Amino acid sequence: RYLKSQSVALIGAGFSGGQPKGGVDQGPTVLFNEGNLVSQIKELEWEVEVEDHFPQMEHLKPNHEDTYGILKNVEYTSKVTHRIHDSVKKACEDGKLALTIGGDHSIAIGTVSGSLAVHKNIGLIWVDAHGDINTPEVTTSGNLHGCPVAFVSGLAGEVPPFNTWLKPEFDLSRIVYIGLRDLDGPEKKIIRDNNIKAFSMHEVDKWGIGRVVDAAVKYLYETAPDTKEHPCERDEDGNKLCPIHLSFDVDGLDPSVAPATGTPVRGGLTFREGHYIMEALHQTGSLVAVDITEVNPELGTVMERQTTISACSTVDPTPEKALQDALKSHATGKVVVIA
Ligand code: 4U7
Ligand code: MN
Ligand code: MN
Ligand code: MN
Repeated sequence: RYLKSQSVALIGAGFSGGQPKGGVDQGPTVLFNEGNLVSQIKELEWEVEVEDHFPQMEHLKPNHEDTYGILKNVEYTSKVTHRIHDSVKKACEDGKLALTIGGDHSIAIGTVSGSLAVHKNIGLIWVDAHGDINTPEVTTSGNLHGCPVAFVSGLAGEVPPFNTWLKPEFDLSRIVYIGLRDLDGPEKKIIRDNNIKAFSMHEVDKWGIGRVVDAAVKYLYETAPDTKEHPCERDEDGNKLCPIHLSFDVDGLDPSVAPATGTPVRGGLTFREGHYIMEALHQTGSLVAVDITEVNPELGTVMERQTTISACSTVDPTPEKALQDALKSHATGKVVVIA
């Protein structure tokens, strides 16, 4: 519907400057190589074009003190996210699926602003244990991976040097959270005050992942702005539709499924719930951008790293794969390990 062809722009965003732990910069390398992501996607008859930003990242690091108040690595993160923004925007303009592999979640400053630049009425589904909506005033860590939603929506205000390129035009009524279970106090207030749609783990327990994903998509479709300038697509019955961007932080999954990540929180989504989200969103036909973030192959044991990679390889943009594997696992009664 929104894509021009079965074509993926696979964007490597191995960036770790949004938080203090090394290793998350290796996420794309490990998923591309050990996880065989490229050939997996090709096998599904999608074209893949890889653009890996990692080689150019290090030289974007400024050699002076790089803080803004409590915020760390602002200039570095601004430069990197601007590049990622340009790549995602280009992919969306070309009608390709923009699949960005992080890197820490600060990269979503670039991915969300990039897809929004092309798709004005886009809806955002944010799968995460965390809200990532801290402002410069309320963050206690100063780590930008806890702030991307505040940056793209303008809640963060004018933060140099982001304000040289970032248009903070994302409307907070266009995000839905799934999987929340570790919000900072001020984030709870921000979510309440802005009436942001959120399905925490409590709602996943209560309603089941099927109803939660249905409700999330329905909310984004029904509230999509429909203007003369940017009219909504409609389904056969005349109901509004909109393009969807999924930003999937692997810590949304339970640490037993994805242990190799920097800020794990117990009580998360199961392997099947993660798959289900991908399958159901794929079936909408409205996905235009997907981010997979916070895979840190250096954390945890070798087994834990393998477990995390295999969880991610199935959380790929072409969920026929996940679907096939799910069917296979039902047929054989085995748990599938794909990596
Ligand atoms: B992630 C935290 F304080 N909220 O701001 C912060 F708990 O992208 C964690 O979701 C942020 O992994 C986690 O530093 C960011 C903290
Ligand atoms: Mn630009
Ligand atoms: Mn996150
Ligand atoms: Mn998180």
